[in-house]
Amino acid sequence: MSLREVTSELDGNLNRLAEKLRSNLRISILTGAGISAASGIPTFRGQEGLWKKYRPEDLATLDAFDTNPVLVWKWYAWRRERIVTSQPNRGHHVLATWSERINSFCLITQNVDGLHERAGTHGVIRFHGSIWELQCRNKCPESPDSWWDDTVPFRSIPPTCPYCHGLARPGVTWFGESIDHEILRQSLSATDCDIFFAIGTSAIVNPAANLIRQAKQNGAFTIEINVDATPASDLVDLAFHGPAATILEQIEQRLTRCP
Ligand code: BV8
Repeated sequence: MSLREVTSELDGNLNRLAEKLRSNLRISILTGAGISAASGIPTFRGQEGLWKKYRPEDLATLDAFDTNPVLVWKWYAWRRERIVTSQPNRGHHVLATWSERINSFCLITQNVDGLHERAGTHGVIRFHGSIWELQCRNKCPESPDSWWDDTVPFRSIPPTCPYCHGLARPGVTWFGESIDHEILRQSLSATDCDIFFAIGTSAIVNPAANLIRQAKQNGAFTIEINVDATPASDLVDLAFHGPAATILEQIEQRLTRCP
């Protein structure tokens, strides 16, 4: 296909999608680390990925934490410092604008960085929790399920539970841990929609990636926005391969273009 044909096909797809988005439809969105890449936050499995030096099993499991809480906390403390000096990018802001404009809008993120909330999206479903929340490792009776702590840098590592003075852990869901039941229920409910976007995710981690399939089975028009092909690319109705911030901006331009 010539460059002109590729450009024309992309333009046509963007216009058709913008037309769909103008209708009063139910929109659900699943984001992954790729939406934060433009903010300078490394993804998990990319070239500069967070997993570059360690395997996920070395850092994002309860066993890894219990074996070496200092190593795991140093990784999270490093990520917190990267995030706190980063800003939401155009992709986060376009989605925040949609969350205000679209009546039925739901955003589920696998990211723990909090950038969707900082861009102004309310009611974000944090599928894997938040790097800004801590939990008591021993679930002591005095402590809540989790508490907010955005101290950067920590006074000491590992941080402790303020209630029992035992070990604190990051308020995130690790491999081998079940997704919070209410979070999972809300997310599955959000797959009952008219249009479902998967943006910046490698579609490898389940049950998050299964949400795309679930939306498709529920009859949603499914769209992927990603720089690379993923296991979901052949499943979705429309795949845009490019940076999320660019593609979202192009869609938004068509949505706000004077008719
Ligand atoms: C569970 C913690 C039950 C916080 C993370 C089938 C069903 C159910 C479970 C499983 C299953 N098969 C296997 C499992 C087990 C496991 C799993 O999925 N393993 C994988 C590796 C095969 N799942 C679990 O353990 C889950 N729990 O199912 O409970 C259970 C209980 C006991 C035993 C078994 C099951 C819990 C998973 C949660 C793990 N925690 N994070 C943190 O530290 O962040 S997951 C981790 O990966 C991140 O949180 C991230 O959200 C997630 C997914 O990664 P992505 O966000 O997609 O990021 P990635 O780097 O991979 O990809 C980025 C993409 O963006 C790329 O495609 C890239 O091309 C693209 N990109 C880059 N730049 C851009 C871009 N796109 C657009 N624009 C750009 N600019």
